Amino acid sequence: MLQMRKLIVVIMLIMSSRCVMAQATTDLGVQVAAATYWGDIENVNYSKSITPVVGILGRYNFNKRLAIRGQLFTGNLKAEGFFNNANIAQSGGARTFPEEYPRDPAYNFNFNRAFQSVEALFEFNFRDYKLGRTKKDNWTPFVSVGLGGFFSRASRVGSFILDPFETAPGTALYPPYYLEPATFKLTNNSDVLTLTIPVGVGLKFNITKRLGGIIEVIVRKTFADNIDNLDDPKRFVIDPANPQPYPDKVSGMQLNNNDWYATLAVSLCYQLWSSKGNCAIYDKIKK
Ligand SMILES: [Ca+2]
Ligand SMILES: [Ca+2]
Repeated sequence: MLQMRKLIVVIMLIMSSRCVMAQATTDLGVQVAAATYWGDIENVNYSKSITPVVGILGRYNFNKRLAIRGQLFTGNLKAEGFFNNANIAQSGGARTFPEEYPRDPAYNFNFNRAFQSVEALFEFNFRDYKLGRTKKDNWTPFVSVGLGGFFSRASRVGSFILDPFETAPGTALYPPYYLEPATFKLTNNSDVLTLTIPVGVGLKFNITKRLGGIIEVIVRKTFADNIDNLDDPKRFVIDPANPQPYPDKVSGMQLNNNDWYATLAVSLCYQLWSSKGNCAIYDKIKK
């Protein structure tokens, strides 16, 4: 009799574990977002510094509380503002040789670059949530955290930093400051490749049995300082009365020195797969 009971318990445990697995679901989604940036540009005009991002995502829901999401997206980042006490020129004019540029005395600084990113995020739901239900467990706030990769090809547009010395005293024309003398790259001419740490908060909700929505804000710490083409830019600040050559970049590992960006995203998710196993036993055990 005892043996029999043991056997029943074992069978129920096996079935319940299968039921837990059977609760897994998979969703596929599309995303549109607005992005913005924080970095070394001062007095950023945010009305001109919001950019569009589009993406796709796939989500595997382990259960009603935990999910893992992969997403791939592309978009732009740009900003307009000021960068004081530096010799700045604006791109756009014809390049002449020898290259000489007038300094922008208004210290206007802008950048604009396209980027691609891939991210993996863990999601934790504060309530029980399942896409595929319209009456119960049909909405939840959630938080997410993960790891991403960010790539942006050099834009070659926007502002760039000039050498502190005029080509000839009194001409108000400056040679461009080159990041790398060997490659003759302007400060707005370097790629960005960096890891990111995305941290998000949002709301998931179901629209129909198969469709769900997500609204979320994700803030991303990056490990690059040249997203805004201002890489460790304190070194470019000059005293016009006593100009000195720019010092070398200090260190790429200064923790609080790097650029950040964030998105406000709206996603539409479609439930691709759900194993709606018969989980009556699981529900009984849970009770
Ligand atoms: Ca920067
Ligand atoms: Ca910085």
